[in-house]
Amino acid sequence: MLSKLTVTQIESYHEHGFLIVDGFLNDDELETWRQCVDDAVTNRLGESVEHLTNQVNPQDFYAQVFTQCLRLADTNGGVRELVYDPRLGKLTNDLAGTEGIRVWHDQALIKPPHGNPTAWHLDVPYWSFDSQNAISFWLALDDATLENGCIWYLPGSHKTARFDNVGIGHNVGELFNVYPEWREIDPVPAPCPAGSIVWHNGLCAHGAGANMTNKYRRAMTCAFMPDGSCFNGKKNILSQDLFESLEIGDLLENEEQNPLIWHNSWQ
Ligand SMILES: O=C(O)CCC(=O)C(=O)O
Ligand SMILES: [Fe+2]
Repeated sequence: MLSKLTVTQIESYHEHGFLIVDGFLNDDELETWRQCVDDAVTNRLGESVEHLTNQVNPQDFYAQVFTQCLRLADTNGGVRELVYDPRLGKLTNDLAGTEGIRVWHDQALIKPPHGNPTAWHLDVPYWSFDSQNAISFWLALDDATLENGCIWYLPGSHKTARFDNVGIGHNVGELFNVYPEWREIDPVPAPCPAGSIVWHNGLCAHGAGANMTNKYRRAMTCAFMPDGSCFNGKKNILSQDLFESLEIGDLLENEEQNPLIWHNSWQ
């Protein structure tokens, strides 16, 4: 695993809202990630459908965007070790420029053969905290290509994004009705070989193309919130109990729900 980011990479992340690092994992590490994630997803899919966010009706449009398995680290020790690796946490925190980062959620995103495109969207407006410094990594478990639905970004959009939500719908370009000024920004694709990592700011607009191939496009991702973030009243993935126990403005610091993965005081 790559252990350091250059100043140029960090500057580019802040300027554009995303950063692609090819060949982040070596071949052995990639094999471990693939096996762990495949295992965790297979187990999850074997469970009842209530545990899946979007597979209730496999014929639904969204079920064909990707198989989305949330918080696999909660139920799979192998995934937990990989995704919560403090070395990866430190790199992610360095990139975000935060004091510390807590997990919001991990998720496997597996675009099926001939899968639907992922509509343009922002991540943070779905979540239970507002922050301009939330960050996610997206680790390619297969080569991500223009043909199979690699991510696309609107560079710089994180600088003018707001926290109001635009639900992810069928129409790829729905987001541009809310941000008409972003129609002027040229989208940039982020194709990368398996084992590469892409980080993005949770307010940088992104989407992904259709998978026109007959193979899966697997990715393992994790979203992080800056340590010190506060509850904004949205439920998102919080359990009903936790949701009801929180007041708007409360610090989100439950170690089980939002484990601290890296803090600068640790080095
Ligand atoms: O993998 C995709 O198609 C979309 C990824 C995404 O939206 C994310 O990682 O936040
Ligand atoms: Fe996203």
